Amino acid sequence: MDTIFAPITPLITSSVIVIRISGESSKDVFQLLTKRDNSDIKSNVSRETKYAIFTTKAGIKDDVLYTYFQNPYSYTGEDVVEISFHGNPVIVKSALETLASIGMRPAEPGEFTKRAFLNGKIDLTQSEAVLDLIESKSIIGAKCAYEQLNGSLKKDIEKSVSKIIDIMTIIEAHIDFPEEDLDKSVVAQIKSDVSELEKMLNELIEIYDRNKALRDGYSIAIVGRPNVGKSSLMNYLLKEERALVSDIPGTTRDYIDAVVHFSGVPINLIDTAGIRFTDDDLEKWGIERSLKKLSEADLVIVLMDASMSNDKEDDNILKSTQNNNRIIVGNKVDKGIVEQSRFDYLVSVKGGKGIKRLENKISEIVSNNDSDTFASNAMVTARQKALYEEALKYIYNVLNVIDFEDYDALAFELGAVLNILEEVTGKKYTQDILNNIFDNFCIGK
Ligand SMILES: Nc1nc2c(ncn2[C@@H]2O[C@H](COP(=O)(O)OP(=O)(O)OP(=O)(O)O)[C@@H](O)[C@H]2O)c(=O)[nH]1
Ligand SMILES: [Mg+2]
Repeated sequence: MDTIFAPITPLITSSVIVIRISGESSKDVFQLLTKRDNSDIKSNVSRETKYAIFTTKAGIKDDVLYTYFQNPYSYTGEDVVEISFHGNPVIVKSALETLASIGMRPAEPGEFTKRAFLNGKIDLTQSEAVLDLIESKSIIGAKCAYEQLNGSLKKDIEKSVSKIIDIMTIIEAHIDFPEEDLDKSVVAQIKSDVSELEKMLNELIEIYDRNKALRDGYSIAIVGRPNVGKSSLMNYLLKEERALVSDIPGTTRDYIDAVVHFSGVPINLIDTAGIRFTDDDLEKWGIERSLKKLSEADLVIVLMDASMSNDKEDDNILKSTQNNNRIIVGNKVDKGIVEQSRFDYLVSVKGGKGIKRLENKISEIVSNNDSDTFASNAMVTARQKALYEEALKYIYNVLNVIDFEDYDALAFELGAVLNILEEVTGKKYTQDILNNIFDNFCIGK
């Protein structure tokens, strides 16, 4: 394989810029590195960091730190050299040109991680976890990604794979020597193993749906007719005076958003323009934009004035949010409560009454802290989810045919499940599968 290189930090003016080189001829870079006394750098132990002077073809010198990783003790499993330059893009670009001139080529996006996969350092679930670890927007998400990078999901899948192989061995032996029926206890064991796999895959699919917030972030829109206290609630939750508050209905003319964390999950909180019938074109426009935000939100807080009964506008908003994931909250309880049963939660933003309970509810919704299953550490990707769903179809077939003693059919269905699970870990892969995964990576990863 070619020897590849790329900056693994942004190529911008900064304190340090690091270049990674990976491949058989990584050590060729030593011809560009000398010690202080101009002597060559030669022998190296399996991992070490040293000081050197790097001279580019254009004659630029820089004092650098380089780390040598002898294969397989590196990220890619190949010989790797990482060099830290002073953070001047001019120096580093010249160094990159110099590397190209000695027979190395720039790495493609994700190519280092792809090589780690091809060299057996990590499987595909771990490769995907690399991306999740970099991109996850929450504390929990980062923790999950780390576990997965360490092989938590890989181990679960590999365990299932070896169980299926065991079952297939029994069944194929039986196909070859069909004189006797399979022992009842063996059939029962197969059923229980396959049911367990079914349960695990269903849980992983559920995790994919539940972890949406960890993966993509979560948005909550506060909606309601003018003057019910939407901007006041927004400010209270943000703990800052972000939105204008006044007793004039129609204060918020356009939606406002800001990020707030609940249980370590970042939430895009949106305060919308009070929704009402109006002839004011500008206000109409703001209401339209707010309605659009409402339709895109993961959760809607419908805010109403608890001290007054519903008016036509309240009813309209309740109707138009009935298919949303919503919480109905009555505000201004300090002024009284009319018909308490209309509300899921009652608060008074002025004074903060009841808000803790509302915040706890939001935390519960976005963090899914009820997930204590073995796989809760998994960051299930869309690719994996599709494969799990496909595998389940064959698993249901297995459970259907097992009692009919059609062992050829059973072997076929199990073989299909096996193939799919091996695609999850990447034991079996095609170039298309790899491209789909690694094309999403950035250069240098
Ligand atoms: N008594 C009482 N007044 C409140 C409470 N919460 C907000 N208010 C007042 O209600 C008025 C309207 O508050 P806003 O937060 O601007 O209401 P809004 O829903 O954003 O209104 P628009 O932007 O016009 O749609 C202000 O005078 C607030 O001080 C509360 O819990 N009790
Ligand atoms: Mg407002």
